[in-house]
Amino acid sequence: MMTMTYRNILTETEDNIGIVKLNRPQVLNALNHELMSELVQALEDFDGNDNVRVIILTGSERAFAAGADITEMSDETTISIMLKDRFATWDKVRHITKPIIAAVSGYALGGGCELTMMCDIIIASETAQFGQPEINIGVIPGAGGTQRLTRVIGKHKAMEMILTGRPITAQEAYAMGLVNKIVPKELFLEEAKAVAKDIAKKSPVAVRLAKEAVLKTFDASINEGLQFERKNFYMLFSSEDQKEGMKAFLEKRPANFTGR
Ligand code: CO8
Repeated sequence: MMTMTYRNILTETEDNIGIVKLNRPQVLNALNHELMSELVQALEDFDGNDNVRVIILTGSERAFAAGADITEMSDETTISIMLKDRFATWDKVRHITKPIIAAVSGYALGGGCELTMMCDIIIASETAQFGQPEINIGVIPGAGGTQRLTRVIGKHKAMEMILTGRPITAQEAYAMGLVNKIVPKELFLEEAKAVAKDIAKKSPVAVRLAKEAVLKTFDASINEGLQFERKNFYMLFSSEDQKEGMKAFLEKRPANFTGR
């Protein structure tokens, strides 16, 4: 694979897994526009790379990301920030078709917390903390936090986090269903890789349509969502992977999925 040189992120592949590491350590991976553009470029490259089946998004042990870059935003006005339309870049993360696993250690605050919620599965180190502290700097979450957090943890817990700005621990996040699993801090990336490897064994086409159908819950009514799921279910019966997967089960052998 062609390796791009980035200034704010590092990328690598391991087996069928594409790994993106946020890398602005001097500012706890604050998400400025250049970083977000590089992140989207890397995610889109992995999404289009047939050798990659699952993507892991991670930061350092100290910080996944401490939020959008406050230095970059502090002098904006309503019109200047609107015209820059930074969320157009953020929105592209939503359109990645392969599963994205967030491997989170340390701070996941503000836009950093929102970025984890744009991923599909969240593995947290025991040191992880999640928060929407925007209220402390006179604004509110802007990259989906009010919507996604509320859907995941419910209205009252989301209100508390968004109105007080108080971060929650990995344990609290686990109890609320925000994270899938907590592991010791040396192991958060390894655990994310283990989950990624498991998913990478499945039919890529089934994985893609499953992700698409699950995400439909966020932007459709239950009726629309059910219809959408059904359509994707039917569609998979024209894949070679469905034939192979069911045949392998009946023949009591592992399936060999090709993504066709
Ligand atoms: N933006 C810019 N710089 C940051 C940010 C940030 N979000 N977070 C930390 N830094 C910088 C600090 O300024 C400091 O720089 P320096 O060494 O030059 O002084 C360096 O990172 C290390 O940080 P601290 O010294 O503060 O480290 P501490 O361990 O004392 O504290 C905290 C860590 C608690 C994480 C603290 O840094 C903090 O509170 N950070 C800000 C958290 C925050 O408010 N995040 C929300 C930002 S707003 C947002 O995310 C809105 C999203 C909407 C999307 C917008 C798209 C355009």
